[in-house]
Amino acid sequence: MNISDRIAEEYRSRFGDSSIVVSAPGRINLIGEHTDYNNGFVLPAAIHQSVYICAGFSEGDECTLVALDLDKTYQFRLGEFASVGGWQDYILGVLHEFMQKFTIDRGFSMVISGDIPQGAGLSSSAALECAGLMALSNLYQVQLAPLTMARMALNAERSFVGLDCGIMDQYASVFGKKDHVLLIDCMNETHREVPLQLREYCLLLCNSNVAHELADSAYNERRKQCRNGVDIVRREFPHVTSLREVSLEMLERTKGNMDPVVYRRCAYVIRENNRVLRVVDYLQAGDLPDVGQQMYEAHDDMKVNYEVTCDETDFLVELAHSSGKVLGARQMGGGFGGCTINIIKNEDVNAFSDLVISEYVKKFGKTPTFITAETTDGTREL
Ligand code: GAF
Repeated sequence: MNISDRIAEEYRSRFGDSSIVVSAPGRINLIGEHTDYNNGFVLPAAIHQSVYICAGFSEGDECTLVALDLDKTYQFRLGEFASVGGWQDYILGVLHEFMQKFTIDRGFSMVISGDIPQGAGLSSSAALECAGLMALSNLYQVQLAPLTMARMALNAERSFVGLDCGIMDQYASVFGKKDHVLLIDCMNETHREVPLQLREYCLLLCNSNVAHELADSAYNERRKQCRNGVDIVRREFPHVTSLREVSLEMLERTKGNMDPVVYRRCAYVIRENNRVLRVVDYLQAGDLPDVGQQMYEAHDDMKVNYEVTCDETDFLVELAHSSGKVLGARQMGGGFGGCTINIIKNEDVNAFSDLVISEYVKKFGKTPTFITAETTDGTREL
């Protein structure tokens, strides 16, 4: 039985007839890491792995959330809820956003499930937020423009969950388009759909199955370092408001006043923005080897200058490179673990996966897992 049928059946057995089922996808990111909160460019795509919610009205103002995969239930009353520090916060956060805009006085029940591996850098949390918002807007019959939905989901993540992230994940989950990557301009919050023609190649995700504890604090620290860099550049170039408006030449001119670590962080972000735009050109020219080359460079820069990779993902990328079978590979997402994304020929997937399993187990004593990423459309009612 597929997930949407399973949650609908579970809903019926617990609460009676349901009214809606929605889904919101996770995302991959071909290139453009840590550029979104610097007003830069990113190149994600929505993937088949998704969060699904079946929802309907309840009696009075009582609300029930059922997380099927966690075997957990949470109950609360409308107007009497706050962040609780767990999985519930993603739904409570979007409900809070929703209630800032719309008056609702009838409670609801939701049964939630999905197949996005957690901690893999595939944005399971953004997908949960977007699915929650889609369910609320359909249930209470209010129209939410896609960009409004992405922004509300982002606000929920920032205020309720407490991660000061950029808009990439929520935007990709809402706007995703099958067979395309999205070139998102995070400064103007606009995007262009770029066809993803992989021919005899595919996107293989190697999940390191590590998620390091320090990820959130290191993420917020990188944000601060980037802001600090912008403040210093502004002394000489007052029009600058973000790293998006800074060139490598401008950065060089202000280097003398900058902490060397801050300089390296900023230089990485500027180069990464340039790589995203180059990759779009290469994709349009059908030049996958050059796309791959940019991915290897991006990983290396992220490792050496942004310092958000880890031994496991470095190992996976080095193995991809030395195998001679992978056009490009890099760590995806916030950092310190999760998946690497690899461009590889369909016919080489099995041999490469076997090689990775045996070498990775030897080195780290744990088994990596694999997903062949299929792109899909964004958040929707089923
Ligand atoms: C995480 C964040 F949520 C995104 O906004 C983005 O910054 C990403 O890390 C790094 O590119 O997924």
